[in-house]
Amino acid sequence: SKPVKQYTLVLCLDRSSASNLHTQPQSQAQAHRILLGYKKAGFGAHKFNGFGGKVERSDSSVRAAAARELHEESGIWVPESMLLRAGTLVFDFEDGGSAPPFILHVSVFTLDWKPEVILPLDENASAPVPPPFETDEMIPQWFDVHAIPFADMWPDDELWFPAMLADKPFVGQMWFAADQKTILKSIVAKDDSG
Ligand code: 6U4
Ligand code: NA
Ligand code: NA
Repeated sequence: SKPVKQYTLVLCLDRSSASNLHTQPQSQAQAHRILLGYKKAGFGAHKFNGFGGKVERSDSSVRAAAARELHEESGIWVPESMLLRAGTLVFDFEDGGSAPPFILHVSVFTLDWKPEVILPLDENASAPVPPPFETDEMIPQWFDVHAIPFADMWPDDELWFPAMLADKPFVGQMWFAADQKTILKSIVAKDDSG
């Protein structure tokens, strides 16, 4: 059977808005903006996605790996405890072409965006603009949650973004054709582990 590689993916959600603040506590408010990054090169190049990557041997945990990748790709540096577990996705590609010859196990996290949660790393302090900013890998861009550019994203995102945006824990598995575009089969379910 194919090996499995662990990956992370972080979506930053902005729940602050004048209307939200007056009606409900911010922690329960629906996000109105989401931060995505335009991937400049490598796997998933020229698509918008959250920030993330492979879990490395040197990462103390999957959450620490997620915080590291978020920082490397967007400049955003936050305490890892601020990354909230949102869901788990498993991607399996048909053999052939340049599709990965392993199964991707992706731990998805959300981060409630507040400029003040960014840690004042020296690296950030000397940055010409506050994070998020363009890095070697990604060009960050905010989107209204009603204008998410699904046509320029991985095709599975449409299937699980609704659960993620509604703060409903989810698990999903997608089987891709070797073209890395066609979803042959998919399952998305509510995560009932409590
Ligand atoms: P290197 O090559 O070491 O720089 P690394 O940054 O570690 O790579 P990368 O960028 O290849 O890893 O990680 C892929 C990213 O894309 C992870 O955040 C997971 C995410 N991803 C992969 N398949 C996806 C899919 N079908 N839908 C999705 N995100 C996916 O939404
Ligand atoms: Na990456
Ligand atoms: Na990496």
